[in-house]
Amino acid sequence: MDYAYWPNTRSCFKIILVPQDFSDATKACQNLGSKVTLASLNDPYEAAYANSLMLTAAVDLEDGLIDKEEPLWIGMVDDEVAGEYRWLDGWPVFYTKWDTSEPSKGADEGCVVMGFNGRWNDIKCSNKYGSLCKYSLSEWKYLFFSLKSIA
Ligand SMILES: [Ca+2]
Repeated sequence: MDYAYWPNTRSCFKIILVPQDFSDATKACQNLGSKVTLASLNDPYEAAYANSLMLTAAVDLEDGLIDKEEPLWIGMVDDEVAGEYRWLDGWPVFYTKWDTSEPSKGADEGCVVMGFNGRWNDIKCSNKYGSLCKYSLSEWKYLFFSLKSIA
């Protein structure tokens, strides 16, 4: 799969279908390029677009590496402040699309997947899934942090 471009957030997405734990999935995205990370999804349109890519990838891979019902890792993790999820790429958390009763914040859950229904679940980081990688050309993040530092 090539990169897919989403103009609204000036972001390129790529799905890696090889099942890996969260740490290896993070590295697999970084190996694509220095600014590529597991994806943040910053608004409902971007999240819906990413979900549509995921559905298409599964259709393309009928006998492939991920099961049709398997979720994909996205770049959200609870690793710095207990119980607080953050995006690996540094975007503030503007938007979430948790599944029903999620995030359950189980003792061994700290990494986040997007399911086939487009909804998110916090889950064991040692589970193995494909990865949704993203490279954003948007400068808004830097503007946001500049304004924050002035305030
Ligand atoms: Ca959960």
